[in-house]
Amino acid sequence: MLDKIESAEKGFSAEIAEVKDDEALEAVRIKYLGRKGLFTELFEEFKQLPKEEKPKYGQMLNKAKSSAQKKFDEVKIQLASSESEIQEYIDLSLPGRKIELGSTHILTQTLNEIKQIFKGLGFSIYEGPELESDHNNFEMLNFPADHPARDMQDTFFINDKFLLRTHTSPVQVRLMESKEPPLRAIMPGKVYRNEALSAKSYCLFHQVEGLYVDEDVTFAELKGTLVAFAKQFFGDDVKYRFRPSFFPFTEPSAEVDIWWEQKGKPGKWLEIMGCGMVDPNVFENVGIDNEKYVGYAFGMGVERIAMLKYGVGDIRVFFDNDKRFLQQF
Ligand code: 2U9
Repeated sequence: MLDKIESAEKGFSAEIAEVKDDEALEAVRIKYLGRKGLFTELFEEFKQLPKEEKPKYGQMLNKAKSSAQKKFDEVKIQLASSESEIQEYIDLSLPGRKIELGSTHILTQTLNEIKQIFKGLGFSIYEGPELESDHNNFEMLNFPADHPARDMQDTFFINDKFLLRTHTSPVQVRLMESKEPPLRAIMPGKVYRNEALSAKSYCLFHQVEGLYVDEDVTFAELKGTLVAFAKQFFGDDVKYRFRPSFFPFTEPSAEVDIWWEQKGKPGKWLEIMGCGMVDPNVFENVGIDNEKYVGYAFGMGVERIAMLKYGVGDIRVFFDNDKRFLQQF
């Protein structure tokens, strides 16, 4: 019995000295102190001893087991405290994590700049729904029934009555139907065209259209307003021209070009927007007296002028969300 107790004590001391983690500690506990452990077995054997030997071995066995239990408790505490030390250790010499700040998308920046300029010229801002009726998007704007812009290739039709607006002009229709002149407002927003995707055209883009309706609005005022815009947006020395054009909703109509020169390339005229005097038919459609009122309207593609201003060669990059592009602005 003596040998067995001593060997259990030695085995326990040797094994607990090697313990490095909770798992090893638990294995030692099960082997020596568990319900079927070595010390429990020795107590079972002890029960079989003759009566006169019991006091001696009983004392030895109790002492061996309680000192093993004490050692076990000490090691358990040690392991727990070294673990929490590891968890709480903060390396103050580590460099901080880089916080990446988002920024305003270049299209939003361009839209904001355009809005600011027109606000300064006395225009308020109106917005309307992107899902529109064929009535507001085409009929009210003097588009003949067989006009190519109504073709399935250009328009995303929802059904035979509704579509995704192809321009922001229906917002002007809504404004004129709901308010009496004088009206002076711009209409920024998304428009949709069912066209083949390319560097120059995308299924979605942004427009800013403008409208001024009053009793004595002239084409000269339209020119003055758009020149003021072009100078503020592209710079005071911008070279521009007005060229006759055609739109179903304006008569007469014109396009505005600016002279564009890039280093090492020959200069050229580039169209930046369209404009004209609101067609009297449109006034009639929305219930505005076309004997009393006249008006001018204009429209520009936001991507197009942002591409010009910032030298972007492909419209699709505005929608790709590639950080390498976005971070440049
Ligand atoms: C109403 C009356 C008149 C809006 C106008 C243009 C000329 C124009 C294009 C520019 C490039 C569209 O984004 S683009 O493809 N727009 O040239 N827009 S006049 O005239 C209106 C609008 C509404 C009731």
